[in-house]
Formats: sequence, structure tokens, C-alpha cells
Amino acid sequence: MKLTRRTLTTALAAASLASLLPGTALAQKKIVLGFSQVGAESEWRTANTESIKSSAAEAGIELKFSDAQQKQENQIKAIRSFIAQKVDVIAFSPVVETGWDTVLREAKAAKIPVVLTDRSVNSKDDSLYVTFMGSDFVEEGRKAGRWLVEKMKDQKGEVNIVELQGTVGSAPAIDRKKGFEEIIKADPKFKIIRSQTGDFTRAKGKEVMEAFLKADGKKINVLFAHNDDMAIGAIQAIEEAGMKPAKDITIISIDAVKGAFEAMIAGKLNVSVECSPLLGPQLMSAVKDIKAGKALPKRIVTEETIFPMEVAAKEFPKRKY
Ligand code: GZL
Repeated sequence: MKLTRRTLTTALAAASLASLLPGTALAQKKIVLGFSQVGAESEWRTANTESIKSSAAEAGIELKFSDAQQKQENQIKAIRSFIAQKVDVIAFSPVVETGWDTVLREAKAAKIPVVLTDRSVNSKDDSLYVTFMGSDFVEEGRKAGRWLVEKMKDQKGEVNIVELQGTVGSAPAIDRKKGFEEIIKADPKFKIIRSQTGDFTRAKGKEVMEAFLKADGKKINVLFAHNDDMAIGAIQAIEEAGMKPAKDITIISIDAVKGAFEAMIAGKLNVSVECSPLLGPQLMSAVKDIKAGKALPKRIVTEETIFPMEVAAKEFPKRKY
């Protein structure tokens, strides 16, 4: 288009009109992010959802949010809906690792970039997503294992462990187990005598721990729970069985949510490995970078630590989730 005085005047008029009428088609179009969330199964998930929603609002990003109630088919439906609505970016936390290639290829065909948050997918084609941001779950499992090995270093006899696994097929359940076993296998005194999923919920964690106690009661020395919600449910079962949590049975958990700090301060949980749900700010910054055409690393790892009960009271006031 030839830049004449006339076209320049028209362009300047349009620009000044846009600044007078924010939110109109003329003003900067808002980025639209479609987010498919796993569900609301735990304190961690609730805090993660809050972080995503509040960060989108702060970033001025329009958020289309969908809760899948821990069902993969609901996440796939939500992603297809985001594609149909032609959102700018799709982000999601995959409830399980497998079964995503088809729908992610549909997003790619629609030229809609995808960001994985919290959990990853097990796909051979990593061109199907721009980046995966979240914790190193294997390292979280190793931290739990290292804490136990140190705690039991003077223990002579067998150390019988029961394990409450997270959602079957999910990245945190697979990887936390892997990291924990990698560390404890160095000493044959550590034996996982029972292991079953509690699906990351308090209710299921309590129910499965009741079954473990019925079968092995006094034989159990340690509980390794893949998240705090299942540990808190198990603590109730241990108390109802007339045993003292964190004393008769050493309890190791992961997430470091408020409920875990309260249990540690009450002397009922020995340690919680941190797994931060506060991914909202990082996600919104990644979405803006993608829209600005910036390259992103394929993997963004969240920095985390570990909280033994001895530091819980001091650390609790500083916690953000
Ligand atoms: C971990 C997250 C897990 C938490 C659970 O990043 O995916 O899911 O550990 C949550 O509490 O349910």
C-alpha cells in the first residue's frame, strides 16, 4: 500500500481511536488461553488452579478453563473445543502420560501451540508441544528415599514399607515410585511389602491404608505416600487402628501443602517433599513469549526443597499454598 499523506492520516486516526476505545476490535486483541485442568482431587490441584486463574487475570490473558474431573476423555473433549474456538494457545496438565498424540496432532494441524504444565506426556513426537514446565518427579521420589535412608541408618532389622501410589499411569505416580526405589534399593533391609493406588485423594488414601493395616498392621514400619492428601487420609486410618502416626509408623509424603504442615506441626507426619503448584506466572509468561514469537526451552523445571517436621512450625507462616 502506497504511504501517502491520506493513508498516513487515516492510520493515525485509527490508532488514536483505538487508544480511546480500549477493548474494541481496533485495540490490542487479548490473548486467549484454553486450559484443561486434571480435576480438583487434592489441595495441590486446588492451589494450582488458583495460581493459573489469578495469573491469567493479572496478565490480561482471557482464560477458558475446563475441569476434567480426572478423566482423560474430558481433557480430550476440552482440547478439541479449544481448537474449534480457535484459541491462541492451549495448555493442560495431562491426567495420564499416554493417549494424547491424536488430539495433539489436531492442535498442531490447527496451528495452535500447546504447553504442558505440571505433568508430561509419553509421546515419541515432541514437536506436539512447545514446552513442558513442572517438577522433576523422579527427583522428588529420590528426596523421599534419601530422607528415609538417613532416618533409618542405624536401624538393624528389616524396614517394611507400604506405598500409596498416585493416579495409575500418571507421570507423578510413575516417576516418584521410580526415584524412591532407585535410592532404597541400595540397602536390602528396605522392603516395599504393599503398594496400591489411592488416586491422590484423602478418601482413597484412608481406604487403602485401612486395608494395609488390616493385612499387616504391626509389621508396617513406614508409609510412603505420593501426595499429602493420601497421607492425611492414611493418618486418620492409623489413628483409628489405635496406632500413633509418625511414631509407630514413619510417614513420608510429597507436595508440602498446608494440610501437610498442619499434620507435621501436630507431630503426625514426619516429612513432606515440596512440589510447587504455583505454575501460573511461569505459564502466562510462556504464553506471551509464544505469541511474541520467542523460542522456549523444551523443559522448564520447578526448583523445590524438602520439609522435615522439625522445621514445619518455622516455615509454615512463609508458605504460599
Ligand atoms: C504433581 C501433581 C500431583 C500432586 C497431587 O505435580 O500432578 O497431582 O502431587 C495432585 O497432589 O493431585
